[in-house]
Amino acid sequence: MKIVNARLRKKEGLFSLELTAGRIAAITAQPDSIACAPGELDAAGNLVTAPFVEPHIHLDATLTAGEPAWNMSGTLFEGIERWAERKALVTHEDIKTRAKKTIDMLVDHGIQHVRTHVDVTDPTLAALRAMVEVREETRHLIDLQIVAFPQEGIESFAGGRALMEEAVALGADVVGGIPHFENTREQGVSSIRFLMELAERTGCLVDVHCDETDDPHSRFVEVLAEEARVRGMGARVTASHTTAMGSYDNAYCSKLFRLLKMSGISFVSCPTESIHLQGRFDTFPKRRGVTRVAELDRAGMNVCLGQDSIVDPWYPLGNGNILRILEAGLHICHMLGYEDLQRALDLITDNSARALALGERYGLEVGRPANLLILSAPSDYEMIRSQGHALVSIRDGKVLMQRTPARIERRV
Ligand code: 17E
Ligand code: FE2
Repeated sequence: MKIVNARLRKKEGLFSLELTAGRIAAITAQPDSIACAPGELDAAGNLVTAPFVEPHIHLDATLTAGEPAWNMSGTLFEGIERWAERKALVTHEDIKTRAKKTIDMLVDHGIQHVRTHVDVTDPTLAALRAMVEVREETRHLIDLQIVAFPQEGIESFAGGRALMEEAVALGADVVGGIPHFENTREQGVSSIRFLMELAERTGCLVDVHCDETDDPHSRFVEVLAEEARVRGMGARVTASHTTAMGSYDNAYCSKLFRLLKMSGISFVSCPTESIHLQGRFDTFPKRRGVTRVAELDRAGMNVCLGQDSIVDPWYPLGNGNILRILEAGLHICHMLGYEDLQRALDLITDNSARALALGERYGLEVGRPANLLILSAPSDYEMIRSQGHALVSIRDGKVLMQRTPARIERRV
């Protein structure tokens, strides 16, 4: 297959891409725009990019909002309570059906790489067992990483450590955590030591729900970063949410940033989720409850954006469109400056791929897998401004999804 008249991010001019045997065989500069031959795809001067990445979602909980009860306070903590009620009702098929429906929504928006957190604070590990099957059964659509996520704690939940070990033995790719939700600060710290040791011993990646609160005293990201630094594991470790960083004072943050940078860990922010769940204990002025996305980025650290939820006890909306999260995130994080807009798609492509440690399985380079998107606009800036879409998603050299944009007819 050949794609002509493609614009590539951070490059001048037009290009043709040749895809052979599921790989990118050639990327050739075109002196001018050319006619598209039968069987070829015409990017028409719009961007061709690597697929979008969803670095943080909970596929076990999606599409359960209101079952059996709605989260009325809008807090993270009521979300965890409501989910515990729904979790008691999950079955193998229920998890698989909802996860697959949600994966279809992600695929329809150009996502081909997904990291899902799966709640393992369940003595039966029903959700995890189901998700391991989903990972196999959806390989033609996405690459799925499964995080063993202890929603109700590692130290605070009966048998929490053993469940984490068992989840990894059953096939989890990534070790998770939730130190800010453990009963005591000490348990938060020991949970991080435990999960880092487990990841190091088993070769798993790490992605911790870390400091997802407005409490400025929640300072577990320093523990996670230091563990990663000492073990030399920074490239394999992600801190998700870190919303408390939006409430740290600048004196602490300036010291913290030095450690974060030395550690080499990545960050995921879920701006729509956090603007909804955080700030709930404030009156006015009211905090944004989002981590320091622009500041981490400007300090040279790796930060990306995720959806977190689609219609679950924590967040009632969502449709799989990560570009919606990007647009909201750029607003919420004060990132509508010219420079930020020039490279906005980094936050849902290259940066996320780095957080997921995708390495050479990702990216528009000759020899890499023929996974790519044709977008509806010629630049990052114009994708955001026009609220553009992925028009074609190609996986393994074959068209996986094609979107026909809405047609508007003017009568006057
Ligand atoms: N669980 C959690 O602890 N935090 C979240 N944002 C979600 C689930 C969605
Ligand atoms: Fe999450």
